[in-house]
Amino acid sequence: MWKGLKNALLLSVMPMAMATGAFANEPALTGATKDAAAKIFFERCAGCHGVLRKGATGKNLEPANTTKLGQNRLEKIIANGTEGGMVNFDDILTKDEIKMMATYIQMPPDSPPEWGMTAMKGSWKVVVPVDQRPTKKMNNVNLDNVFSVTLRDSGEVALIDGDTKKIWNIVKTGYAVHISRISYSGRYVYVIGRDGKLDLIDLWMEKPQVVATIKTGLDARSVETSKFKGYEDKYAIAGSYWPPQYVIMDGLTLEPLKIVSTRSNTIEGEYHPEPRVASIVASQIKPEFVVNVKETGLIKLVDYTDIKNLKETTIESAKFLHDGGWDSSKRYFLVAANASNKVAVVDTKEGKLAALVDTKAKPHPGRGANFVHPKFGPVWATSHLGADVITLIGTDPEKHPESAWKVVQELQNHGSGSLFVKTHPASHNLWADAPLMPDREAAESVTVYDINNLDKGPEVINVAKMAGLPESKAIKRTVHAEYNETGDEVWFSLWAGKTEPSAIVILDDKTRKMKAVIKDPKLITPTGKFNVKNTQHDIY
Ligand code: DHE
Repeated sequence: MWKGLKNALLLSVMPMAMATGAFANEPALTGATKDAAAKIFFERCAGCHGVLRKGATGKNLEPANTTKLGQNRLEKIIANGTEGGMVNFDDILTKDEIKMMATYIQMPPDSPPEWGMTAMKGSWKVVVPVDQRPTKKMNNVNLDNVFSVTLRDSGEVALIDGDTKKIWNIVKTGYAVHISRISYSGRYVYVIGRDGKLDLIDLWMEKPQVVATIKTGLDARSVETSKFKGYEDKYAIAGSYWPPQYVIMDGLTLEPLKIVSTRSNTIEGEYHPEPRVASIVASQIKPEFVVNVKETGLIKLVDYTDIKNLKETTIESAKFLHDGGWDSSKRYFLVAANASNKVAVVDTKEGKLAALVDTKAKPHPGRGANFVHPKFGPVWATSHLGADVITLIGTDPEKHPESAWKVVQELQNHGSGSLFVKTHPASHNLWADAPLMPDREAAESVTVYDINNLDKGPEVINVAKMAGLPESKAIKRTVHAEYNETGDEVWFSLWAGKTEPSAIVILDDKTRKMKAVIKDPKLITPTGKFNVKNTQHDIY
């Protein structure tokens, strides 16, 4: 496919230089070149700007805006990035590709095809039927301490035994695989790729393998599984960016049962054709999924007790919802409306918005971090893509009403460009990364605070240096802290280039010193890590 793209580019040098549409000066690409540009846009740009280019985390790129900037300015922006957070593509795309993309985004956007029940059923495969799966655990691995690690650019997950620190198995999954979630029994891992491919892995097998697979959409980011008592492992749900919809599936076979479109009007009342499904979490106190719709700013509480007569409670919050997590009581869900610089708080017991909290620029919590603040009681933390702070929000309206749903403190992070924070109930440490900092030292480091002594200030640790990897051109971005089952080790990924050595560094949480490093040529671009027990029980 990429070879085809290169050929298409060579053939298209002439037409591109002479590009004319129906009117002189109207930018145009045709045939294979246009297809190649559409493919790059879908894979590299749509995540932030939207397939229809209406903008979300990234700017609106409809022709009315892009033609004003013009070919030269657009080429510069794509090559060098912007201070507003757009990354530089000059080390990802060739000069010809950058030229082509600058032209492509001045043309009207194409709408990709839909993906309904017939297409979904056609892609669905039960590899090992339920009655042929093991009836008991067939291995000696401590499943509570297994980590499912995203190998982003190889489209795989590495299942790592947290006790021995050995790779147990590497399982082929979807394109640019994104996240893993664990069934409430702790037996199954659900892995979603950006191409919408969902794989179900059975941890009871001697070597865990995919037992069912389905393509849930053409572009996806989220998956979750039912957690309410009596519904453990019963349903899975996947959210799509394209088509904008979610699908509820049988939890053990992935048979698609119900597809629900999220196209609707925004909180301001305007129709939006592409409201993408961002994070999804499952309530433990009600038979509900919480589905966050990015572009409309609507949060759906989806009651899964009667799939045929599905009930949705629609909560108005703020636009461009992205990622979020539960507070420690598991009653409140806090989600970043990142391009609005807000965190929305949903009271899932009452089925209402509890608060909209203003924060510094672009909060990006992952699932956030919960701990008891010595002064303000229970708090939930997020770091930011657009500010070098870690924001603490009070989460206990009963015993600490004066702090609830307020920013009670902002801690200094060592950079903006942060994606994830993490702690554990057994730990006194709060960790924050900053992998999207352009500066190598900052991107390779993490900040850590003692939560019992926040006034002491942070320690900044260069995790990448500890690993002893060979020098590389690519920054070894230190990303995504995850605790082990007992909460005494914290794991970080070193996310380097696809052809450069990466690693996972494990720190002793008490001493903050390196305890182990996992290096293996098969660990290609490791990013997210999902410990079975912590993910299963929403411990963060
Ligand atoms: Fe993610 C979570 C979307 C880029 C690593 N990411 C999420 C979630 C969403 C999302 C909606 C919440 C899922 C949930 O909880 O159900 N991510 C997007 C994007 O749209 C974006 C910005 C651009 C894109 O084109 O995909 C994007 N994400 C990335 C990356 O480049 C990261 C850093 C590396 C990678 O592996 O792709 C990345 N995203 C993650 C991780 C989580 C995540 C590790 C889960 C965090 C957790 O602890 O739960």
